[in-house]
Amino acid sequence: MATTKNAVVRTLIECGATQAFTLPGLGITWMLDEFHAVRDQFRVVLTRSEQAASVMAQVVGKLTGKPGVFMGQGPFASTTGAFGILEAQFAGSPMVVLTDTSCYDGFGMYGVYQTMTGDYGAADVRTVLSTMTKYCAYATEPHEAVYGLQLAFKHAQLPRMGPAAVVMKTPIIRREMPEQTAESRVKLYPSAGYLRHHPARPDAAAVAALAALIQQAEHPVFVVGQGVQNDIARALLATVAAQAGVAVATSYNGKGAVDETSPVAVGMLGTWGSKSANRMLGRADLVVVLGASLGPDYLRFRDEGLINPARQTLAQVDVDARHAGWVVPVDLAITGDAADVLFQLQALPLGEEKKTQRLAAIAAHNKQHGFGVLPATVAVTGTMHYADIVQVLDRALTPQDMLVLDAGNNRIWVTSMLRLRTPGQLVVPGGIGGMGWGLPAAAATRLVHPGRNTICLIGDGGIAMTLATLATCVQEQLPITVVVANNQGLGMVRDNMKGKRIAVDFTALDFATIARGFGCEGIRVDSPSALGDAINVGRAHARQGRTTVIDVAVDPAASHVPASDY
Ligand SMILES: Cc1ncc(C[n+]2csc(CCOP(=O)(O)OP(=O)(O)O)c2C)c(N)n1
Ligand SMILES: [Mg+2]
Repeated sequence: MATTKNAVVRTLIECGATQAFTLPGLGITWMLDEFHAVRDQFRVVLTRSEQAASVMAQVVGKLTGKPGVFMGQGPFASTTGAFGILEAQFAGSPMVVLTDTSCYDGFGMYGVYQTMTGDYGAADVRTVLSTMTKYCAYATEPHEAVYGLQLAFKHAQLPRMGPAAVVMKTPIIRREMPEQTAESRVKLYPSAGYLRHHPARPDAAAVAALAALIQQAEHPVFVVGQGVQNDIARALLATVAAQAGVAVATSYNGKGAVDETSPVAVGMLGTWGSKSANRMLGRADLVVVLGASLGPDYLRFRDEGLINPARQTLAQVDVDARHAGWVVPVDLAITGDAADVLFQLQALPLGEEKKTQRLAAIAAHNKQHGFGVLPATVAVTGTMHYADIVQVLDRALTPQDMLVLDAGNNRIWVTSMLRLRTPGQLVVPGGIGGMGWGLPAAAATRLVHPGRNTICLIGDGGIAMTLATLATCVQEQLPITVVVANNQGLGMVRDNMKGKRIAVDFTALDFATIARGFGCEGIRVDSPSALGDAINVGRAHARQGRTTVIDVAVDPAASHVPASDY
């Protein structure tokens, strides 16, 4: 007779999962023999912490559009592992979390250590996870674990995507599943029927109205966000924008959805974005928002110089009807996938006769505001400036590379100053933006794209947080190249302090030597040409299955990119 754990593993496979990321404990440990039995068709990736496991699952979801699976023991999955779950929640990445109440064999009420049942003397894993997931099932019977998992996959994938969890009361995991008979009051069905989905298509009349607005506009601007970050939508965006000469500005999550050197690109919006993007949005007579929230974080906290419903016509396309007209009131709201709307738009007149003059205006504007022009910087001898790293990446990146960022000044320099040529190449933490995300995110990126080269840029603060991921890269054969911007401190925080510096400076760490201890290659560089060479060496190592850490001496005095006005 089947047990719950056997049925749960079968259901994971039925729901389309081919891998899960974990650091096991109690209830998950009890399940491992079932994973062993299916090891030929299901990969269990062993990480060094629940934090790394949750980030890897989130990034698999982010890059594939299918839920990444994270498994861990209750008290740790919901705390250490909350990092990747929160990122999934904010960034809209499909993810399924499988965990337990850690109450041993029914001792939840006795105040046993680790217990997460919500009983007296215990914490409550279901309550914790409910605050950061779209859906959280609590299975106290074997069949509920199966059905809860089916629903978790369903919720994780439906718009807007995000994390869903299944908490199993630990004793049920090893219990036998009651036989399904004609008399059974609870029936389990195959998973497929719960997961079928044909998305509602955007209303054709509304899209025609949008096309008419674009046709009439002199200076239309597309504001592009996370909703356009998939291969189909990115390709359609390039076609439609080029067809009618519509400027493309992006949010942080939308960065790199379009070739940023193409004639329609004006850059990323916001305080840490490009003046060209901010100014172009400010002068737009029509703003078409595609899969972007219009969050205050990239509109300079509702700076009316950028967007102003009183003087601009606003149209917003979003998969979730609640999100169009959420932050800023709009004239036209279309519920639907950005890709579907773009697909319909390309067959409609969008003012093609104005294309030449629109493109000329964008070119003049980008020139005027120095789009892609790095400010002059200096670094003390034996160190580099962040601007040097941007310049090296600009020359080194090929269409075969994926670029994964972390947090801090190093990221801000790249997102605001590096013009990406290959759409979809950039992978960023756009949810909570936590330090340390980059390293496990890069390992997961390599797993999703084994044929591409993965480069991770991360600060010395960020890498120290999830350093053990290097061991996972070696063990799980996920070779990446890590560029550490080592300025011996929390550069971004340091910048915000004036004279009285406290709690921002780190003692020096040599990440090249540390990397060798993990079985990786380690290189120290202090000049742009050496960094360029090291990235090429890293690429060659990766082809041979080896991970490389390049420790870059960054001038501790180098500060963040000058904030952009509008
Ligand atoms: C986990 C986490 N804690 C705190 C922060 C707030 N924070 C944002 S950037 C930053 C400094 C990052 O330092 P480092 O990784 O060395 O990058 P640098 O700014 O020096 O380039 C901090 C503390 C954060 N984003 N994530
Ligand atoms: Mg630093």
